[in-house]
Amino acid sequence: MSRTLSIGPVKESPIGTTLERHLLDRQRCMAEATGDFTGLFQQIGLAAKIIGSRVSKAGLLGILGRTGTTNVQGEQVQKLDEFANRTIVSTVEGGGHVCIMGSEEVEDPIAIPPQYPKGKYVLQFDPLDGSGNIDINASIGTIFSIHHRLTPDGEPGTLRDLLQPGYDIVAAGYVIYGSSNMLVYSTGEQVDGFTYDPGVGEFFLSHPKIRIPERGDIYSINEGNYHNWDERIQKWVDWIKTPAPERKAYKLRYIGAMVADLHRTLLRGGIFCYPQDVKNKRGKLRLLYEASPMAFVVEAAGGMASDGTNRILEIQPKELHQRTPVFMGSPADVADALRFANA
Ligand code: FDP
Repeated sequence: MSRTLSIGPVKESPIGTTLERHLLDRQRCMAEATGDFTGLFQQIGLAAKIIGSRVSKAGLLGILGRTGTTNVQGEQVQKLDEFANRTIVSTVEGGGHVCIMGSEEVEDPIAIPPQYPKGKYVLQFDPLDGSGNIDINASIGTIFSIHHRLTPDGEPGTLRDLLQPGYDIVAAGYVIYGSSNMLVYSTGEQVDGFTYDPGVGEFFLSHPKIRIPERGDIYSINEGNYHNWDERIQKWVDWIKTPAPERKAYKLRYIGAMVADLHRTLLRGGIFCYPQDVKNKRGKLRLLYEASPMAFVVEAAGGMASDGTNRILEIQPKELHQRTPVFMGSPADVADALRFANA
């Protein structure tokens, strides 16, 4: 008598959870879901894979690029941040999920070409954050956020769709291109991290339900700006790095790429900040495609994100490339910084 082996449902998948499977599972839990969000997210995932692959070859392409204007495949050597921008735009624009986009690399709103349908979402992104790190093989990242459109369905989106506060974000996240590539995102209830397996070509769930520690022991700031800060920020930094009977001095870590510094802050705790200074009177980081999406993720992980006075997610944007000061991280550490900043 032959025995039939079951290949039916298993309690735990032996292959792990791919980003796509995770999105589909969540889509099925929402009765009103149309698949639009999942479709858009898959395109973002594809763009992340393409950018990640190019980032991992950047050093090689750069070296070969110096010998001429083309690489071994005969391709033009492009600036990586322009390449990243073009990759996101071209993977998303024809998908029919988005009505307008905003990018750090492009001065004006990015319209959807006339031949494509205009979708119900609005995408904003910083295609390659921390670009100063490209030449030295240090971590860089992509940041993105998704809003619902405000203008009527089916029509081209406008600047009004882009100028929305962070509390209305539908989903936000980032991709870090580091020792491994990771995509971390949230739709507000939890934060999940996926690590890219280059052998398979997929992001797999590796860090489910990330929670930021209540307090850390790291502060992350460009301390070279010390003499340009307000005295209250100087006092906070003096305090945090000075040992006291009840606490050790905090460690300083500053990669200089917001994604990388905040990724560490999310996993290890502590605080990342870029306050205003005499050179950057309104702060340096951009509200719509840097601060707001990261604030959304940090808050969803149980952290705090402030501009020194207001919750970042409550700032009503007035301009596409608006800047803001940033204090983000473990709630107890951000509260300490704000106590000093508002003294
Ligand atoms: P970059 O200019 O290299 O793209 O907003 C951009 C950003 O990097 C952030 O990623 C980073 O946190 C910050 O600027 C670094 O600024 P400083 O070099 O002034 O410290």
